[in-house]
Amino acid sequence: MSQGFITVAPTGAEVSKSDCPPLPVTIDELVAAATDCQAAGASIIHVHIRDDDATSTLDLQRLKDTVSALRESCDLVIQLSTGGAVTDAEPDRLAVLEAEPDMASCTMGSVNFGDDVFFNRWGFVRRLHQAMQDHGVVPEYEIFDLGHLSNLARLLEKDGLPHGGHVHVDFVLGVPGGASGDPATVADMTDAVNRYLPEGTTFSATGIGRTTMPVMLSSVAAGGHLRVGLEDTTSYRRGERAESNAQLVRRAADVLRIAGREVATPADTRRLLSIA
Ligand code: KMH
Ligand code: ZN
Repeated sequence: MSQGFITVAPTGAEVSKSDCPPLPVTIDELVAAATDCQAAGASIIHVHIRDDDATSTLDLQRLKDTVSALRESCDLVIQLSTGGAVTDAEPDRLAVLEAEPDMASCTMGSVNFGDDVFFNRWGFVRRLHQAMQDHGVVPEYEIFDLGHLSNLARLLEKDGLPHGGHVHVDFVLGVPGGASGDPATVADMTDAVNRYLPEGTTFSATGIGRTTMPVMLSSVAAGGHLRVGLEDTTSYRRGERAESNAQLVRRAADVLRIAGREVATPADTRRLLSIA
């Protein structure tokens, strides 16, 4: 039975605590969410942090405190966001790696992001990839559009494989400005992975907002892994707010099991992604 792992993205940079009270914004709330999500079947946590006012921040000391609090309380693979918020500066995004996570996100190109633009110019993408190699941090390449996969192929050709040698990509679909969150797009993306990227490349997928379920079902059917969490959707189903991140993880684990897949543990996931 093939294993499927679940990443939880519990907080993000965009959703406000007032709009979504279960959003974990303090370190204590994040630790509680992490332990609940691990019990529900998650094996990676994609972390954005907030300041005392619950505003998105890349404050390095707080990132370090967050990494150590998570390490002490759970076995989840810790993946820090280097994407931050659309307003974050490149030096601050690079400095995230100094908090020494297991993994970090590495977005493969710029994309419109609602009314904003999420800037990831080529020179910065290369710098981030090289810095991850230097720090021994395993990247998760974030793919918001089809061309981002071609950028990744070009990056690997120019600058070599990531730390650990395994390539893992995450399709973030349904962002207004990026690729659609539907089964046909998941199929196009998986075709492109097979065409352009090294053999053995793994993928996960998440669909923003109402695209959550079509993307989840398509990814599982195509042999992919899953990402869920309040960063990506604050609803459980149409007209019903999500109660917690763990509720979203439980549903993803159920979907994997229904499809005949085994839910990977954090240790399994470390092996699958060559994380030491
Ligand atoms: N908040 C978005 C602008 C990442 O975490 O690397 C970027 C993002 C991707 O969420
Ligand atoms: Zn993120």
